[in-house]
Amino acid sequence: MHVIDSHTGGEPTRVILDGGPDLGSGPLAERARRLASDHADFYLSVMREPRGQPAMVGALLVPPTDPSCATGVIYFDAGAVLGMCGHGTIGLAVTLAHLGRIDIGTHKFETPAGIVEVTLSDANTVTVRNVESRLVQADAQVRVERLGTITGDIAYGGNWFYIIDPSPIPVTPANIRTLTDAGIAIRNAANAAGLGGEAGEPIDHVVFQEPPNTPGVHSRNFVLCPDDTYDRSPCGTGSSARLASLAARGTLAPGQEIIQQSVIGSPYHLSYQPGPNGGVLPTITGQAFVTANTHLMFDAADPFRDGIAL
Ligand code: PYC
Repeated sequence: MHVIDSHTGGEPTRVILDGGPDLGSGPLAERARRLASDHADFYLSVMREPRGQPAMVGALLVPPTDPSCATGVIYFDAGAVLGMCGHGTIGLAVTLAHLGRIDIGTHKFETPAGIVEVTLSDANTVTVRNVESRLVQADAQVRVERLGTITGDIAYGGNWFYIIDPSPIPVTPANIRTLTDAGIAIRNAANAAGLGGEAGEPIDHVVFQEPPNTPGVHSRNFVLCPDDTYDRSPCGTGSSARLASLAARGTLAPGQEIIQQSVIGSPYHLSYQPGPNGGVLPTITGQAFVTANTHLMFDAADPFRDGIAL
């Protein structure tokens, strides 16, 4: 299986160029459902240790249904198949440029959440115009054992987010374990309480926001992903959901650019324009770097062929 690995602000992406399962030729959302229900062994074997690594997101290339798109792509981590992935889209654009498959300029990728537009400005810098993002419920409360009552915004940015601002725990690298445990408890409590999307979609990511400690930066976040690891980047879909929340609250004007940092300090430049359905059209700019161009091996005699499952 030929893969190219990259990282976007420290968050790894593995682009799978061949060897994926046959998912048919239907809409990408249907192909993503098929990947989740029928081929978990495939994506887990690529994402889990020892072949994969914590926080890695896979990007399986598939033919697009829309011929104007450079590729179709389905993203996943070791916990779930994703609707969209912002850092993965930046990594994918840099990877396709590395392979000589796209040039500097603007291209479209088809994802299960919809078509996104990417502009590759140089070998490493990419701007993503994400799918329309929206605030679903402001100030949704949930009781969480040991943490008390937590208040957060439910918002969509290609995945489903519960955004807590301000964070009850300082967003610092020293607190990554504490933030992870709190995020898992909050996600579980929110889903048990029935919080989520309009059609009952569960919360798949939890975001803690706090003011920056660097001049010129708007805010710093910690994002818990479905595989229970934290996003090393500021999370493209999470930043999109956050823009929708800021726009709905009237605290960020259309076109105003802000810098959002991740818990490890990697930045995205963010802005939005009003969307056609009452949400926002987010713009996310970040950088990715290729780290490996390699072939994965699957030995039938390997007791951990399908990855370590604890
Ligand atoms: O950048 O959208 C993102 C993302 C989702 C999960 C990990 N990164």
